[in-house]
Amino acid sequence: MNIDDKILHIFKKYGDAYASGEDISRELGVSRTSIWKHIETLRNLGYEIDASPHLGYKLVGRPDRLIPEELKNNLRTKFLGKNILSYASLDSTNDTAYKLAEDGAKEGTVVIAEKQKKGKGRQGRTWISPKGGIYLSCIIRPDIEPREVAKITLVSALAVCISIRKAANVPAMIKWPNDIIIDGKKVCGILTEMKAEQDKVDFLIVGIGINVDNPASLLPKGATTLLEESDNSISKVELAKGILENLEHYIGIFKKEGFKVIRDEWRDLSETIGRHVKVQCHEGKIEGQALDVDADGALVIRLDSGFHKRILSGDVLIAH
Ligand code: BT5
Repeated sequence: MNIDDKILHIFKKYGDAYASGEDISRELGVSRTSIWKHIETLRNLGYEIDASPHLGYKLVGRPDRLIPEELKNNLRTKFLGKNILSYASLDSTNDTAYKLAEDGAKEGTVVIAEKQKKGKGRQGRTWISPKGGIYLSCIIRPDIEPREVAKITLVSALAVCISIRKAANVPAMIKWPNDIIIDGKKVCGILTEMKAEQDKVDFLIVGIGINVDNPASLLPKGATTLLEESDNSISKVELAKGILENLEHYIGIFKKEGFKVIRDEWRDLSETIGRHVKVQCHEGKIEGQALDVDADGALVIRLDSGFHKRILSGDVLIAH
């Protein structure tokens, strides 16, 4: 814990009471002038701190900012988010996380930004990332083979979908493989990247982008934001924490028991299964009825000819 975290910890302990400068300074073993400087730093981060000449300091408001001080506050995870790097702006949180992972960053390290200048989608596409969204990437080091990585995207989509539903009280659904949609409109995309040798994954970067209260006018056609879809006022910090907690939970199950046990929950939140779909994949355009995802995470489609086809990656268009 750094001094700022320690001061916030003291405020928590004091609750509604004031903590005197003298008490804080004694508890942390630093001068009162230094405490005053740290209080100013916290205020600049958006913390509202009341100062009374006779009583001391009291925390009266916390910012809804994606900063480690807030994200780590009551975060119920064992490893995910124990190390958080947050930025006001980055080119791409996935790129930063990838470099950190190459340099040996621990599993569970999270990179988060309030906006991205070169947000990435799949296959060289762009993820539009203005301020107001959540852009986060997690470093995962699972003991799996590269062919299993597609399932991590599905597991992550389930974790994110559940978190969005809870935070915003919206009927979010998963569109295979990596989209979360509300009423047919895309509110979130997931980009999983990896570094691997032939039969072993070195690390994975799970990158998640969510439109929260970013201006809808900047987004492409077919996109939406939680602000537009939800009647709740949404705390980005609580949503991001929910994602880290659910992600750790479901990735934990996946590592221990595989995708099989998660598949039923995934199906329940799938917008794709049972629908007539068009899929753009490396073999071209395929059309038919989406029947299921199999144990490998592949989408099983019944073509009009009656023939069943498995697709491991592609873009789905759902016919309405
Ligand atoms: C995705 O790709 O949906 C993956 C998006 C992953 C973004 C996160 S943000 C944190 C991390 N760091 C990164 O650099 N990336 C990850 P794909 O399925 O290829 O969809 C891309 C398409 O979604 C684009 O071509 C647009 O049509 C659409 N799109 C772009 N920005 C959008 C937005 N903000 N909201 C909804 N749709 C968007």
